[in-house]
Amino acid sequence: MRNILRLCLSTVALLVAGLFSTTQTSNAQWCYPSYTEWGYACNQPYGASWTEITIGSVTNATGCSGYTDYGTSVPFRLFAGMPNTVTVKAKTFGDWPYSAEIPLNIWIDYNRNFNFDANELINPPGLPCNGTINSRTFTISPVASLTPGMYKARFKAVGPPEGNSQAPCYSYYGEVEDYMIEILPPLSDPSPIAVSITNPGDGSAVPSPVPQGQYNVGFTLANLGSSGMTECQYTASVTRVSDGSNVVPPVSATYATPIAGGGSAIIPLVSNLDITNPLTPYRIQVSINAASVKGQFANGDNNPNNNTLDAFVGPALSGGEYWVGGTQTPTNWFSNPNSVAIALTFGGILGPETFMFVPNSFYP
Ligand SMILES: [Ca+2]
Ligand SMILES: [Ca+2]
Ligand SMILES: [Ca+2]
Repeated sequence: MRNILRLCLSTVALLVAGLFSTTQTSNAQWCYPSYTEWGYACNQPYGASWTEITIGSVTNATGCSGYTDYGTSVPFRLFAGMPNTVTVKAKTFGDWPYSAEIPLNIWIDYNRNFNFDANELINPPGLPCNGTINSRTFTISPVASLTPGMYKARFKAVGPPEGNSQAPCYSYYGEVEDYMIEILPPLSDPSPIAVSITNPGDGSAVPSPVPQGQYNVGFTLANLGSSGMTECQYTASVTRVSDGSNVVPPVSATYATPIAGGGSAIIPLVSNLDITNPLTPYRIQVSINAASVKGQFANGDNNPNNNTLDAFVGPALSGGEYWVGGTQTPTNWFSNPNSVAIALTFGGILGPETFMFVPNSFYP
């Protein structure tokens, strides 16, 4: 009697423990893809199966099980903010002429609410139901703002008799494979965002418009991405606008000091550049080789379209009166309107200007 009572008590304890564990996990699990025709998916001509899934450089080749949760055992990774190449292979187990295709439906639980929501569906074109393995390549592009981390993904090869079903929690003659995919932050994104002008003495930045003076000139290399950049190659030149001649020999170099996401560095190109003559402005051109970019998680440039800088620098005119034409004045004089245009185009002004044309200089 005592043994029976003890057994009953332990059973109750187990039941209570079971209830708790069920309660704890029921709201924190993705739905099971229930089968209406269990066991037929993998051996009937209308049964559809994934045979291989490749994301980036990682491939998972599989047989047919109906449903398998691979969890984190397959190290699939996607980068946010860019298209990631995915290739899947699937087949039917015979030539099934009554359906056009095996629909391919993939969900990633981007908002981590344990539901495969309709707006999380990726459905590339389907594959033939001809009894052979067919392949489909497409891209998955997680939004750039996605928090990096692990995300649940469901790959459903829809059994052809199910039609073009987009039901993640149901499977009819098809196969479902679940994965935990690591989504990484966007690749680094080097960009030469601006000319850098600094005082040779203390290295302090000189804002534009630039007063007449001698300055160190280079460019600001920014990493506009959210992951670190470890290396990139660039070419740069500083030339005179007047004749295109080089101020210093063009540079082709590798920058290998890491720049954190959102960070920047100044790369010097020429020291003590004489920026005093309004008619001698300079042109600074920089180009980053997108293929050379190396990053914290992977190589590549998140945005190869912001890799060039083509800018000019010249001395700004101080405010005041300027004479144009006629006999040269000791200061503030330009021989003709074209020179004024050059000065204003490349150097700008530091204050209100008045240009006075010497009478009869240009319109005799
Ligand atoms: Ca499979
Ligand atoms: Ca979701
Ligand atoms: Ca870039």
